[in-house]
Amino acid sequence: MAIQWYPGHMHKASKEMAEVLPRVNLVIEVLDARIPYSSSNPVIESLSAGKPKIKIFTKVDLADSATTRLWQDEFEQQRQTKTLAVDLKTEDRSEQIVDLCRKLAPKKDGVNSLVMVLGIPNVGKSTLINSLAGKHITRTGDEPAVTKGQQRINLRNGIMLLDTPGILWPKVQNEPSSYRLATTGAIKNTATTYEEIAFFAADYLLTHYPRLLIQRFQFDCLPTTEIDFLEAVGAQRGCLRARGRVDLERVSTIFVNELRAGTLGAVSFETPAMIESELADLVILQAEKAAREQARLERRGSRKKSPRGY
Ligand SMILES: Nc1nc2c(ncn2[C@@H]2O[C@H](COP(=O)(O)OP(=O)(O)OP(=O)(O)O)[C@@H](O)[C@H]2O)c(=O)[nH]1
Ligand SMILES: [Mg+2]
Repeated sequence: MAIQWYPGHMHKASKEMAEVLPRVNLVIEVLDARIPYSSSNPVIESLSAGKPKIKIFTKVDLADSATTRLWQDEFEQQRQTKTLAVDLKTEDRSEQIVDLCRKLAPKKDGVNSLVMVLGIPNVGKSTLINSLAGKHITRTGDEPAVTKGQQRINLRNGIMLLDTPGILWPKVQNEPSSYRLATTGAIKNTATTYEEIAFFAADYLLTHYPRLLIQRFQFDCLPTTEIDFLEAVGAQRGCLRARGRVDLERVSTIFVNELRAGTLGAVSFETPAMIESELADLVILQAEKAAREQARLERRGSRKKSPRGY
């Protein structure tokens, strides 16, 4: 089952965003370089349709660079869209971003261009804004939902920035995407469990990044299943309960936090080919579900028509 997190404050923030968007000249959508598809909010996409857009992939230091390039090529094919991949923790690319903003949305009749910074929770929107402003103006933090309301920041160079709270959408349709959002830290820990995320991440890494696991945990022989892997790491790290049983919750927390911090190495959680195949599966699943629902309605309709006792 997909992990969902859509609290009331996000619904409110989406409504406020929709109210301001008609006055916005340019949208900066901040995406997580590790999950560029899964961090693309379909609500933002539809509300900001027709506006020039810069898609900034943050946390490139944590992502696989070859995969990031593939995603940039894919996204650059969208209309009126430029992409930029940055490590906001160590790089200052503010000049380049400001130039791009000026090019795509020049100041008109002495009026500042309004640039709205949008994206999922914890992706780096406020960090980006602080970098563009050259000072710590808006609060950042390594957890989702740090920014609670819209905030205007005048860069005094013809650009007015709007920081916004991170928003997800009411239902993440593609189940693996919901796990990727939880793995990278966009979904509050209370909406899921570390164990659930650790099982997903271990399964993915065993298949796609076995060498990173061998390097980090010094395995002579890599465990083949996620439970064997977590038990082996738990034993290594002394996460034990009575009678030597591994404390899965403790080892899962350690593993997920190390993965999020990049301690295991640079990892991308999706490629364009993976997403293409998942979306094809999703279309089939949704068609099957619609057919089941149709059959149910028809059964109900025919029961109502037939007289009692038949
Ligand atoms: N490694 C790495 N960390 C980053 C990068 N950009 C931002 N961060 C970290 O990501 C965390 C979230 O950053 P914020 O700027 O608060 O994210 P936000 O999108 O404003 O989050 P909300 O306001 O909660 O929606 C912070 O701990 C940042 O230091 C990056 O490029 N690389
Ligand atoms: Mg913020």
